[in-house]
Amino acid sequence: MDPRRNRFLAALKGTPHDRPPVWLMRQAGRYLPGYRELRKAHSFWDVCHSPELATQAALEPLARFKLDAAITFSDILIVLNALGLDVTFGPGEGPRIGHPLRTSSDLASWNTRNVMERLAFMPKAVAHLAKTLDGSHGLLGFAGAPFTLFCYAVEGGGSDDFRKARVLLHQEPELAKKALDTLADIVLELTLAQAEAGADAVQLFDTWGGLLSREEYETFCVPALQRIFDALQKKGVPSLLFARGGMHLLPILGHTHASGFSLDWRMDFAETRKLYPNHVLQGNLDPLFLLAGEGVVRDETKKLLSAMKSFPSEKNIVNLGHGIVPETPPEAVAAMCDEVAASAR
Ligand code: 1CP
Repeated sequence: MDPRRNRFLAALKGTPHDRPPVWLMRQAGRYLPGYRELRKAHSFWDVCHSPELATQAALEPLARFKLDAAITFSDILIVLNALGLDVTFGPGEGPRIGHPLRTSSDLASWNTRNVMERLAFMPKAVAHLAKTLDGSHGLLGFAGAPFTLFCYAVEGGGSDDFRKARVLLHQEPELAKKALDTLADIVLELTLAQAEAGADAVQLFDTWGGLLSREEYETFCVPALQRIFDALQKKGVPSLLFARGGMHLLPILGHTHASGFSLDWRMDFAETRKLYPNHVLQGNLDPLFLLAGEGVVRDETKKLLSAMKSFPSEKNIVNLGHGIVPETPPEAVAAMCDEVAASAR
């Protein structure tokens, strides 16, 4: 097997390998010239819906940098679109949701019938990428965690604090739980379909999970996540949970039954390792280090690699603590990947 995919699979299993594998959240995106060219000719949704274009976007970072895994090009908001919430992206802005969730009649209008048919393009993108890679790299599928999808569905777009969504949890807990369960059903089917299409692992993005208290996370998020991760585990699919801003959630993240966690840049890698000696841990350089000059990138990458060695574990994956930002110079990404590659024993 190609050493890159082998390293990725070994880190997921915890079997010996030469160095931690590396991939980066949002490794395909606007910081890359090829992606910007692609987006001049095609809308964001067109790229997501075409397995060929999605594969083209996903391959660009692999051709440029020493990465060990690819992530399928798509978006977490495809689920809301498939439910009929009408998600659009204005030029240079965040998403807008045409039919936000506020009442039980909004929820009743969600088009759940045959929803997987409207999402089939995503597992198809996974399958096309898997076939093109032909085992050269590890391959990740992904989806939004139910709560993060709920945040966008209720708020109607991006936000810093998702007030409407957090109020609704408490004002209409039954409605909220029903919505979260519906989202969890779809996320489970979607991630299973991605694994069947060739994804080696799936990551759930709970980008807004850290807005909740530990008690809220336990009540509203853990049951649905547990259901998803248990089902994935039963099928032998490794899973990663990224709970951004979830420093206070670390003690209970294990309750979700994910096989690993992708750490936010504010989490301490070595401390988290002590808490979770047997989980896969991924992370967690601050993506803004990539804007601070090559010296900083190399030093911080070395520091992360040595924090990973502070505990004897084969279950480490190098990544960022959140996605690459559009202003990132590609040379900084190259320096980070080169530094990881140079650490091979
Ligand atoms: O070309 C463009 O203008 C679109 C920009 C863009 C890209 C490149 C969006 C819109 N999504 C993506 C791809 C994407 N999104 C990937 C696959 C590629 C990769 O990682 O290489 C993934 C995994 C996501 C996941 C995603 N989308 C998350 C979770 C991770 C995170 O960044 O926190 C979230 C919250 C979204 C929603 C979303 N989609 C796009 C934007 C700009 C946003 C953020 C909206 C906001 O809250 O303001």
